[in-house]
Amino acid sequence: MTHTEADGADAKRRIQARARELGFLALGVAPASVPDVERERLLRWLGAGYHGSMSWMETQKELRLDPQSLLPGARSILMGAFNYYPGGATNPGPTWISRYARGRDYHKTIRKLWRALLPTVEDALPGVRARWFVDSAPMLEKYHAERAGIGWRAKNANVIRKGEGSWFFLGGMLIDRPLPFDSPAIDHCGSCTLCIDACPTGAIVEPAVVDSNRCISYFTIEHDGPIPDDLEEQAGEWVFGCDVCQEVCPWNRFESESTVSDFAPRSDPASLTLEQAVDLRKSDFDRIFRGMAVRRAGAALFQKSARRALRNRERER
Ligand code: B12
Ligand code: SF4
Ligand code: SF4
Repeated sequence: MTHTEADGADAKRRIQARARELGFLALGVAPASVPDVERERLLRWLGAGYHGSMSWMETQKELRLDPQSLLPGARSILMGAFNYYPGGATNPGPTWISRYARGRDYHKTIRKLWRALLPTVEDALPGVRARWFVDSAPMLEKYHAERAGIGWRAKNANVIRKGEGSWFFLGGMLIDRPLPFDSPAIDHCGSCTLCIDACPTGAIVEPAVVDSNRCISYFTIEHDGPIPDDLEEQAGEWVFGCDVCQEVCPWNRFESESTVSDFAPRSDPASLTLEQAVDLRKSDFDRIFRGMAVRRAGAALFQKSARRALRNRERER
């Protein structure tokens, strides 16, 4: 090992140790580039129209394929995983809001964690230029996470960690320094197809490929246009997001409760019933979901989804 390689390995160890202290589930390092095979996959996905009305996926595609556009001179990406699992028996719900959205808005929390990690990165790599992201920038987070050894891109299109599951967010920090890269994670889905079979709307059109136009998560969070008739009923009682393809995954038997207090489910939404959700005044919606991801979707989409959820509940009776 040369002197510089040894320095890089030491810097990486110090950064990883600090990340663990701060509550990161994992931190790995990937090169700041996207290979042609991933480029083809993204273009194929867009070409098939699987992004639906998320036109920013199309307009920002070249940026998404080029980490240098976010940080010119970038050499490495520190990819982080952040466990948000709210627990099993102790999780107060409500069950119609997906688990990731029951605590504080993750963009705020993860931004805070990167900010807290930055002094260690700067100390380990003097003069470093860095830029962090969490959903906030056009980056192929799942690809970079797999490349950084965080977990594999599974058939349910989420990144899964062996023995830990997928109830975690991703985020990253681009830096203009080379650090020793991790080995890419290895696929452990095997012959299992539980998620594909369980998806209520048939949105997983091939392993690891989701057609957003059919995904409940998309039309309860991202898309405020009409839902195709056949999906109305299949969407069941989900009002914000959908967890089915993760709930059925055998690897998610292993995840332990998050230790990041900001991700803990909040009590106000937990006591909200579906009946109350339908009639919520805008001011009450804003108050109950203040600082949470749900508020970003807006009261109108939330209530539309709540009405559909209630119709489906009554149909079931
Ligand atoms: C757009 C988006 C969505 C869209 C589209 C979903 C999708 N699968 O892309 C919608 C609104 C539907 C969505 C839903 C959800 N999302 Co989302 N989403 C994103 C976002 C902003 C971009 C993802 C993206 O680039 N999609 C474009 C497609 C082309 O990318 P892809 O799935 O990686 O597609 C690849 C595969 O098709 C692959 N491919 C094609 N052929 C093959 C073959 C093989 C063998 C392999 C391995 C791959 C492969 O190549 C493509 C290009 O890389 C990311 C954040 C980010 N900046 O990355 C969060 C993100 C992926 N979402 C996240 C979450 C949590 C969710 C939900 C679980 C939320 C919920 N509970 O409702 C659901 C899960 C739905 C699902 N099963 O995927 C997390 C995932 C965390 C994790 N552990 O993996 C992310 C990373 C946000 C974050 N920062 O934490 N999401
Ligand atoms: S989030 Fe729900 S609708 Fe979307 S792919 Fe997973 S199971 Fe299907
Ligand atoms: S349910 Fe099975 S196929 Fe789907 S992601 Fe989990 S292990 Fe992979």
